[in-house]
Amino acid sequence: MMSENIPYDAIEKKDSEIFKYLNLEVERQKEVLNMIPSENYVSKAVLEASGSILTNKYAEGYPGKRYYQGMSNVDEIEKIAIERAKKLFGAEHANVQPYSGSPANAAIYYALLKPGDKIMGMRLDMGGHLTHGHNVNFSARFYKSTPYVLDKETQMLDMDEIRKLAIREKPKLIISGYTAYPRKIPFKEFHEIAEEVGAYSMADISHISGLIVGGVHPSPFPFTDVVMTTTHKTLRGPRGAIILSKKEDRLANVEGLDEKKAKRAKNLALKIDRAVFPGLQGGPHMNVIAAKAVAFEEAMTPEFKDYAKQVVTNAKVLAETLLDNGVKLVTGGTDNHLILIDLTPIGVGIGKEVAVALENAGIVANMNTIPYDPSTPFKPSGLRIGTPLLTTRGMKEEEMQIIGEWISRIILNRKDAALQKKTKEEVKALCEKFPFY
Ligand code: DSN
Repeated sequence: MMSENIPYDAIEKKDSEIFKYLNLEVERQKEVLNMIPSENYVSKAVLEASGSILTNKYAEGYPGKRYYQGMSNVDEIEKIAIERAKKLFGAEHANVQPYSGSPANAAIYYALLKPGDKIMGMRLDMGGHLTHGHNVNFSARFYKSTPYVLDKETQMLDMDEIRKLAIREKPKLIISGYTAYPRKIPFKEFHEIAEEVGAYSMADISHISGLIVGGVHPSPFPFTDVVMTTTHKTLRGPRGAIILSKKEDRLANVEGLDEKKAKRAKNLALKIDRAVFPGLQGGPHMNVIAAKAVAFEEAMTPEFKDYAKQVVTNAKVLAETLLDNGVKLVTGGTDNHLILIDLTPIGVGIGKEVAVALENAGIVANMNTIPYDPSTPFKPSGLRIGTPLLTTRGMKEEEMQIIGEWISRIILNRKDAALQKKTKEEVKALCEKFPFY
């Protein structure tokens, strides 16, 4: 039955179909080792705020400048969320309204670029993101995408090559931040290249924002022009995103403008706000904004710093265990919360097959391309795993070693159904020792 700590009494009475699957999902989440690096378990406080009565409220506009009445409480909530976001990251400006990462990135481009302007992000199959200029995404339809790649040998960022590309292509926007890159990102170097070629610098820190505020990854603040993060990954907040930026647009062209217009043209914070609303979104999800505020407060605690540190320690121990068992890793290891397993020594294009074998064993991960994958994105040769959720459950180095052994033996014997069944029982027993909620 549904966990007594997550009562869904009203749903149970009103909608047995949805209740059934919510119930099953609670059980699933409890019984598996969830290792998708972009997920997390939020606190009960975040869950409450996210499912709160604010769901009922429309609030188009910004605090003090709304298009509706009845704003006395939501204005205060949004102001608190903004102030906490600025404090947490050390940012000059924060917009807490974006619905999620992709619309937030769309808003940034809308604020900074004209259709047809050139953007430069990492290619999706190298570990980038769809919205960083992938050819089937709006970001490559409305803007001209000139992506960079990883070094073929090291599988890491080659800042000299990235600089050369930027000098040659002269993009208007240079994007750093990735979805499957297990190493540290030199945000300062990215910003310096952007300055050199007259581009804006943008960092999409969705995957690592929790590590940044936890002090275990270099920060893109205060120098990066615009920073976006989703709030539901290592930051451990609700599903959503925020945009953080400098107040001033250092590339604004104010030639020929009078003082008032020039001031406006230089106002980067205003450009971001206008792009989010009314540029791209309508009413903000005030329930989610309240949940973001709660998560930001949680992320300012010493406990969260310990959490972030443990996420990275766990990933390192896990990586070592996999390597000790003969499993190959992209870049040979990790500096952050994720590990990208290179399955090519076992078989090309077997990412999906291995992900299914692991799920049969109670370990949930996702298939992923590896840099210069000899197969296709639909049949990739990699597997992406991470430690944010296991760490939230309280697992540490000892458990990582055990889990690393399990993952290795499933990968190396991916067709052994009996082994998967046996491992699933062991996984369940371990999970019972680390309950959540
Ligand atoms: N697809 C998300 C991830 O899992 O990394 C990013 O959008």
